[in-house]
Amino acid sequence: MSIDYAERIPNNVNLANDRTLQRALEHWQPKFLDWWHQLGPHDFAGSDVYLRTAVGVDAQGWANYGYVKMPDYRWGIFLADALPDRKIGFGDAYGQPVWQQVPGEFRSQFRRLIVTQGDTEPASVEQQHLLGRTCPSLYDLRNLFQINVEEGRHLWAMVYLLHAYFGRDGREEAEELLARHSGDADKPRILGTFNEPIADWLSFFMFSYFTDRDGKFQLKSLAESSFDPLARTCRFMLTEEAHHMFVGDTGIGRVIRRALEVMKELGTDDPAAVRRHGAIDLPTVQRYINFWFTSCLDLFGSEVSSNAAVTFANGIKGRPDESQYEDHVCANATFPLEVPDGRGGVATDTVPLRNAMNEVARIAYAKDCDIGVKRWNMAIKRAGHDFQLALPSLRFRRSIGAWAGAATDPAGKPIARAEYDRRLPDWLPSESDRAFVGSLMHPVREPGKMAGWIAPPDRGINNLPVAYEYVRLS
Ligand code: BYC
Repeated sequence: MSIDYAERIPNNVNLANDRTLQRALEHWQPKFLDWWHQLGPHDFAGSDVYLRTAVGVDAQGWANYGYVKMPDYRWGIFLADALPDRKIGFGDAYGQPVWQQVPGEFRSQFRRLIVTQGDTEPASVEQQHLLGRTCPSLYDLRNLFQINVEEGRHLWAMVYLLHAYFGRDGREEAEELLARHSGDADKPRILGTFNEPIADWLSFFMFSYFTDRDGKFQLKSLAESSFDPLARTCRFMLTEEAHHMFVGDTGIGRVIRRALEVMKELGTDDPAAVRRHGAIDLPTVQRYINFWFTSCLDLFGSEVSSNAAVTFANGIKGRPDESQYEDHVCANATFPLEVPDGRGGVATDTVPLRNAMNEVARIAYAKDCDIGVKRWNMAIKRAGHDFQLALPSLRFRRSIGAWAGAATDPAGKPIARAEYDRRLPDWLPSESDRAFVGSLMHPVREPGKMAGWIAPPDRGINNLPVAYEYVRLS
């Protein structure tokens, strides 16, 4: 079904045919807009931003581009087309037809997952609320806003599911999604990473690379769901997500490229010299990677999780790319898990595979994260430097799961608590690292100009030049 833009809420779910649902969502819409005005991108409500807007749900030509003032963005409800005769792809009901409604016995599990997913979307917009003030270029500013409006749309996607399939409970949850706020002492966002401040653009690029990639893997898992409207919603969200990770990947890559240019120019890899020249040294990039990657590892939940086992068994949440596995039922399969042995070492536990699904997803995620790191390292090597960036171990600095609170070095080697406490500040961004990166954050708002700490992108948006005026400031 094509997207109907004549409607007050653009949609391809035939909203006009369900007046009760339409009215409920139209009632929520002004609350969303109030929230956007208060906690969405600060200062830029009157600017024209060169944004893409979804116009269809096909892989080809699903979006068009043009200037939009963000508060006028057409947030809507878009589901990927239904796959004919789709069957349940995993769990106890493997091979049976998928569900068009939520089975009563699984209602609270579905609601919990949809609320958790929905909570992250406005959280990220809140985290990035002030970033526009310090954009390194108009190109980057536009990308930030593109991501923000699409996260707003992803919130709409989850709110639609809550309203359409969870009755009064769902409507209440939709209100709560606007009542919790990132970093709020009383009503924080649900998941840890989404309460971390994103005060500078290096953090933003790290977030887009690492946290949006968690989004990719969680959405892939939910796209496998037997509840077909959820699966279709997530399939379309994944189309949009790719750009967000691209922004993170190329953003970090450009920071590194600029550092390498400065190192070449100065003939030294001394971090202090690189900093004095206004670029971000590679050890600082590594410390930011350590922080954001480990924070995101926690987003997959515990290594051994009864929630994960139940949602897999019930066909609620599969593994990312479920079709790549041979066994989709996993009733008797086991998984070898490395856990702290309680004596400062590592032991291997054998656990039911269903309980280890979070770990399966986390490992796939870490592998995907490493692709960019390898590419950045190639650039560093090509420039003639020994320095190599690395992802820390899945055991390092964990707050959730088997390794929560364990003292290990970034390579995952258990170490004494005192050594951990002493060395941790060297492994994570220190106050002075953050202050230094913060000191570079001055807005650059002339088309085509870049801040001195970041190299220009290879190309512009939608085949336009890098120097295009991507945001017309009001
Ligand atoms: N922080 O059995 P456990 C995205 C809670 S990102 C705080 O270990 P489970 C995006 C957990 O909620 C993708 N709490 O784990 C990116 C549970 O609490 P309750 C977001 C945490 O349930 C960028 C308890 O610990 N989508 O889209 O198997 C920009 C025990 O849980 C954390 C999803 O997450 C944490 N890090 O798995 C914008 C998908 N980790 O319920 C957007 C939906 C765990 O007992 N969510 N807990 O009170 C899920 O699938 C699962 O809830 C989780 C946890 C994977 C998060």
